[in-house]
Amino acid sequence: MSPSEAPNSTDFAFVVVSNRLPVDRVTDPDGNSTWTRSPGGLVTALEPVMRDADGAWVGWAGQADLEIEPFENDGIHIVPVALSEHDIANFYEGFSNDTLWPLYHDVIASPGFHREWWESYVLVNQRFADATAAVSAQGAVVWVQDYQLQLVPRMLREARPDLTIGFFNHIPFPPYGIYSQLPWRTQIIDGLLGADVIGFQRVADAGNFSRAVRRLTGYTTKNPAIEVAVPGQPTRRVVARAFPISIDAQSFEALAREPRIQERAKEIREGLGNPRTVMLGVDRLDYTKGIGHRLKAFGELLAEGRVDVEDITLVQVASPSRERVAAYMQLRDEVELTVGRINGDFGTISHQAISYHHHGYPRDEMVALYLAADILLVTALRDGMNLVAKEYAASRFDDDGVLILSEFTGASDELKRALLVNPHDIDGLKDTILQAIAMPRRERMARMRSLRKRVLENDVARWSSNFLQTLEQARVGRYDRIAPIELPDELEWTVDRRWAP
Ligand code: GDG
Repeated sequence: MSPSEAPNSTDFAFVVVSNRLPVDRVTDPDGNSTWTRSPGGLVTALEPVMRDADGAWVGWAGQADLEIEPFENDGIHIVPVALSEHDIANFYEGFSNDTLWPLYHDVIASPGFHREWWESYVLVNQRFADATAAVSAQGAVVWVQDYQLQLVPRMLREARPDLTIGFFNHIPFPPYGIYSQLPWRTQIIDGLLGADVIGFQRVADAGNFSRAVRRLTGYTTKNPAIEVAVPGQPTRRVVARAFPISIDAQSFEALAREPRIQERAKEIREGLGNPRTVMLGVDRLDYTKGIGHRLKAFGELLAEGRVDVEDITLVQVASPSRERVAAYMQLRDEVELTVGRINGDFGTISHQAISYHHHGYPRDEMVALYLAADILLVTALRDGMNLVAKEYAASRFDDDGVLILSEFTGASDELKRALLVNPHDIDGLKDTILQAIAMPRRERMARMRSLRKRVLENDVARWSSNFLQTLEQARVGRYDRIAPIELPDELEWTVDRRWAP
C-alpha cells in the first residue's frame, strides 16, 4: 500500500487520539471484565460529534500489556493501543510525566532528561500514529490530544497526507527560555507542525509556541498561521491559536439543582461541625497545584489568630495521581506532614482545621462539596486551564460562593471577577482569604453571576465546535475565515515577556 492510500475496511471519518481511552476496564470478583465510560468533559463534548460523524477513539486502556481488539462502546468505536510495563515506565511516567510535565509547567520541579525515555516516546507515538492511520477513512479528520502525543501529527501526515489533523495541548506551552532546555526541542516542534491546527489553552501559550517555532525553524508567522516552508515542497500553513477548554456546565448546574445533592451539601457542613466558613480545595495531588502554598497561608492565619478553628474549616480533596513517580511520592509526604502538623497544632476535639481526603469522589459528591463551600481555593503555580474553578461556578446556581483563583491558571484569563491571587505571595494570599471570608453577600453574588455567565456561555461543546470549525476552515484553505477569538481583557500581562526573543 502506498503511504497516501487509505485502508478500506472499518474506516472512520472522525478519529480522536488521546493517551487514555474514554473508557475504564472494570473487573468484578469473578474475573469478568466490562467497560465503563469515564465521566470526563472531553467525552461529553465529543460524543455528539462522534455519533454524527462515524467516530473512533484511539488510546491506551490504562493497564499494562492489554492486547485488545477494537470494540464498540455506547456508540463509539474504541481502538486500544497496548503499552508494556517498559513503555509505561519510559514513555508515560518518564518522558511524559517526568520530563514534559515539569518542563511545560515552568520547571516547578526539575525535569529528567533521559535518552531512553525519549526513544520510548518516539516508539510509542509511532504506535499511536500507526493505529490511527489504520482506522482513518480517506480524507478523515483526526484530532490528537495532549502532550503525550506531540509527535503523532507529523508521523500521521507522513503516512496519510490525505488527513486533516488537529492537535490540542491541554497543558501550558512554556516560554522559549525554558522550552529550549529540552534536548529534543526541534523534533517536538517538527512533530506538532504536522498538524493543520494546533490549539492551546491561552493566547500566551500560542505565543510561546509561535516564538519557539521562529527561533528553532526560522519559519515566519502570518497571523493566524505559521508558514511551513520546506525546500522542494509547497508551503503549508499551520494555525496556532488559543481555544480555552471548558466543562459540560449545564450538567453541573443540573446536578446542583437536585434536592438530594443540596441535602448532601447540608450534611457535609453538619459533619464538619457547622463552621461559619467552609473553604474547599479540589486537586489531583500534583506539585503544580500549589497545595503547599495554600496550607502555609491557612496555617499562618490560624497561628496568628486571624481566623479561629471553630469558625473555619479547609476541606482538601487531593485525588491520587502518578503515584509511582518519585516527585509525587515526595509531594504526598510533604502535604500530609503539613496537614498533620496544622491539625495537631490547631484542631480541637469538635473542630478539625483541615479535613483532608486522599481519594477520588463520585461526581455527585464533588458537586455537593462545591455547594457546601463558601470559598473555593485554587492556588495553582501553573495550570493549563483548571476545570475545578469552572465547575464551582457552574454548580453555584444560587449565585453564592467566592472563587479565589491563581493568576497562573488559564481560567484566570476568563474568570476576571474571581479574587485573583499570586500564590507565591503568601501574605497576599492570606489577605485574600480574609477578604473572601468577609465579603458581603451582594458583592459575592455580583461576582458569581459574572463568573457563571462566562462558564455557561463558553462550555465544552462550544470549545470543541470552535476547534473543529477552525480545522474545517484550514482543510478548505479559508484562512481568511479564521477569526481571531474573543481576547480576554487586559491580556497583555499574561504574555510572559521574560523570555521573549
Ligand atoms: C489537565 C490540565 C486542564 C479531581 N478530583 C476528583 C475529580 N476531579 C476532576 C475535577 C476536574 C478534573 O478532575 C481536574 O481537572 P483540572 O483542569 O482541574 O486539572 P488536571 O487534571 O491537571 O487537567 C488542566 C485540563 O487538563 C483540561 O484541559 O484544565 O490545566 O492540567 O474535572 O472535577 N472528579 C471526581 N472525583 C474526584 O475526586 N469525580
